[in-house]
Amino acid sequence: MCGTCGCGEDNHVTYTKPGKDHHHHEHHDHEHGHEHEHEHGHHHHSKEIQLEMDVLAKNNLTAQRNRGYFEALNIITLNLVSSPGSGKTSLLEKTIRELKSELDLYIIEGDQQTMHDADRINKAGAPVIQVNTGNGCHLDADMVHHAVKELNPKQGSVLFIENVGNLVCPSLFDLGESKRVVIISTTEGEDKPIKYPTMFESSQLCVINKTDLLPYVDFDVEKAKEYARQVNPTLEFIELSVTSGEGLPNWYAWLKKLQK
Ligand SMILES: Nc1nc2c(ncn2[C@@H]2O[C@H](COP(=O)(O)OP(=O)(O)OP(=O)(O)O)[C@@H](O)[C@H]2O)c(=O)[nH]1
Ligand SMILES: [Mg+2]
Repeated sequence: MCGTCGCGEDNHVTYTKPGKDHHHHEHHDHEHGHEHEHEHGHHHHSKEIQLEMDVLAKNNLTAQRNRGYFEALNIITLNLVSSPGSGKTSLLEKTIRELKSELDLYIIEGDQQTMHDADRINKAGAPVIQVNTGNGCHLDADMVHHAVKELNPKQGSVLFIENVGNLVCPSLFDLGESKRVVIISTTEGEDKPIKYPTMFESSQLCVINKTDLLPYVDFDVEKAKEYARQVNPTLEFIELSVTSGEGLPNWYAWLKKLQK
């Protein structure tokens, strides 16, 4: 068991580019190599906490290596986190179509299974690598390290990392990103920031997506922001709808500002 979140052991992570039938397989047991500690039902609470600290400390070291690499190449890296279906891939598809002539965009897609999101990104026209985490419920810094080696993003580019849809575990794992962007959509309920505070606490920008649905759903935007500010007073907000295009210019402006 993963010491932080209870995700699977003996995990098998794959890295695949669209159109490749050959899967580059990678045994990903470096942070799950501690499962024997839990054998025979010896669950000592303090031991679990120690393991959790080891896993996160190791991740933080790799994240800092990633960060140094990105900084040296002047690559802006954004870690997109949210619950499943908030519109991460939709926002990326739209962003690629509208900004690819101005910015060099690269994408790492994280999902437990399937090439669906990478195929969508590939069609939109950006280099992408799909990381399938198997049982894993989050990306970690080592997966990003491997994916970046394959993707080889150019100096001065923008790298988006779409994390596995999950409001809990990804919040604990620094990937070496420049900024973390949490996306919440108007169908999810405005109390998500106080139910899952770590995700909102550790992010710098909160995108509120699917504003086109506001007439049909019981979602109070101001209340959502108020809850989010309770856990993170400096969080920025951008309200938008990928479907209608409303608010997208604010998102593009925010992105371009990061490049300066
Ligand atoms: N009405 C409306 N629907 C949207 C909007 N943005 C995305 N969707 C829809 O929401 C659904 C999920 O969108 P995705 O982009 O796949 O969401 P995701 O966050 O990438 O999902 P996972 O990768 O599974 O976590 C799709 O049916 C989209 O068409 C929006 O602004 N308004
Ligand atoms: Mg997606």
